[in-house]
Amino acid sequence: MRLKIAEEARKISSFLLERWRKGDLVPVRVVTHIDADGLSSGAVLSLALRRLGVPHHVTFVKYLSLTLLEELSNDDYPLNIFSDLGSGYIEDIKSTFKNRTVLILDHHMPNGRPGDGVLHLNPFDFGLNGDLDLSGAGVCYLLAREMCNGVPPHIPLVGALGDMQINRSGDLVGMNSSILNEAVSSGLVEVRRDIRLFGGPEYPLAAALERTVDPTIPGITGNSLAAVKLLEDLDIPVKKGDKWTTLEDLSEDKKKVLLNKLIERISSAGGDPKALLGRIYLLRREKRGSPLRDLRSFATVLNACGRVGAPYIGLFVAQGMRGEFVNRAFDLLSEYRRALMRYLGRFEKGELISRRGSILLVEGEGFVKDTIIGTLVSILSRNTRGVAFVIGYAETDHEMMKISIRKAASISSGVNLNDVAKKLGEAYGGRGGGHADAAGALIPAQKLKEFLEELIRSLETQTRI
Ligand SMILES: [Mn+2]
Repeated sequence: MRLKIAEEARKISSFLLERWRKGDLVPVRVVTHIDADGLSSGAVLSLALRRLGVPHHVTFVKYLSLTLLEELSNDDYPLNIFSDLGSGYIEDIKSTFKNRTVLILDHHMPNGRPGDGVLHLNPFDFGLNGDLDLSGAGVCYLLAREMCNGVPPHIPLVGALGDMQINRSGDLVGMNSSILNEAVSSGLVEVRRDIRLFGGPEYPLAAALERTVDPTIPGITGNSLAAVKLLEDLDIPVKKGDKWTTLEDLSEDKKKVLLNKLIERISSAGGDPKALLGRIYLLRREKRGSPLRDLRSFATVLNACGRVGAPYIGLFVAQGMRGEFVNRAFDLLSEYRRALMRYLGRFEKGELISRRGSILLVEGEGFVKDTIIGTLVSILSRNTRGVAFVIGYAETDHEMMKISIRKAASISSGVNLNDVAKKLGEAYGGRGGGHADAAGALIPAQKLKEFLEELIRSLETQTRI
C-alpha cells in the first residue's frame, strides 16, 4: 500500500529534527524558484527553520540546469533543500551532490528516482495530482507543519493560487482544500463568492478594473481613464466623498450590471470571461484596501517581486514583514504591470507575435525578459480566441533559450505538455518539463529553430487541429 504524503512528511521531519538535535546538517541552504509559489515555499521553509533555530540561507533561482547544480554543489552546505523545483532533476542532483543530503520538496512531474542521500516529497508519488491538488509551497507546508507550530496556512494557499491551482469552477481542490479548511477554521482566511478583480472586493473599484489581467478586460486593463469612464457610464460613482468605491459598496443590481458589461466586453473581443467568477480568498488580518488582503493578488505581488528581480522582498512579504518591504513590493508590482502592459500592447498591434494554425507564437528573443515570458504566454492562452496552444521564447543566461508552452483553457486536448517538453528538451541538448497544461524547456539557443519546428509539428499531430 502506498504511504500517504503526510506520513512521508512526518518521516522526513523526524529524520531532520533528529539530525539537527545532534547539531548535524547545518547550515541549511534552501534553493527555491522565483515565482509566487517558489517564494511562498521559501517563506514557509525559512519561517519553520527560524522557529527551530536552524541556521539557513535562501538562494533564489529562475530555473535549474546542470551548470547551475554544479555551481550550487561547490558550496559546502551539508543539507540542500530544493523547493518548488528539483523533481525534474533528480538524477542530476544525485550526481552533482554526491555523498550529501538533499531534500526535494516539489510538485512538478518527477524525473528519476530518489536515493543516495536524496530525499523526495512530491504529490505525484502519492497518487495525487501535483498540477492541481498541491503546490510547491503546499508540499513545504506539509513538512513544516510536522516540524513546528506557527507557520500560517495562508502562505501555501498563495502558492497554489499563484500556480493557478483551481478547477473549472474556480475552487481549490485536493490537499489545497484541506489546507484552506485549516485556514478558514482558524479564522485566518474568509472565502466569498464575488466578481474576481485585482485586489478583491474591498479594493478601490476603478483601480481594480484597470489592474485586472486575468482575464484581461479589453480597453480597460492598463487604462485608468477608461476604467473610470466605464464606471461613470454605469452610473457608479468612482468616489464618495474621499472614499473610493469598492465592489463591496455596490448593490446586487449594480454588481450584476457591471458583471454583464464586463462579460460582454471580454467575450466580444474573444476572451473567456469565466475567470471573473469564482471564489475569493481574503486574508482577514490584512488591512482593507491592501492588495495583500486578496490571496490571488498577494500571489501577483510576489510574482512581481520575483520576476522584476527582487525575490527576497517577496519572501519577506510572504513571511509577514510589512512597512518598507510592502512599499517596495508595491513599487515592483507597478513596474511589473507596466512591463506586462508594454508587451501586451505590442502583441495587440501584431508585433512579436505570429500564428501557425491554432498555435500562437511569441517571438520574444531580444525583447522579452526570460522571467516574464511565462506570464505573458499564460495571459495570452487565456485571452485569445481560437488558439489551442501558445508558445513563447526568450533568451536567458549561458546562451540558452527559455521556451514556455501553454495549453488554452478552452481546448480539450489530450496532449500532456510536461511529456512533450521533457522529450524535446532532452532531444535538443537541454531540459524540459512542468505540468500537463503548462510546461517549459531550456535548450541551447542555436537549436531554437529546429526545436520550434518539431514542437509545433508534435502539438499539431497530437491534437488534430
Ligand atoms: Mn509551483
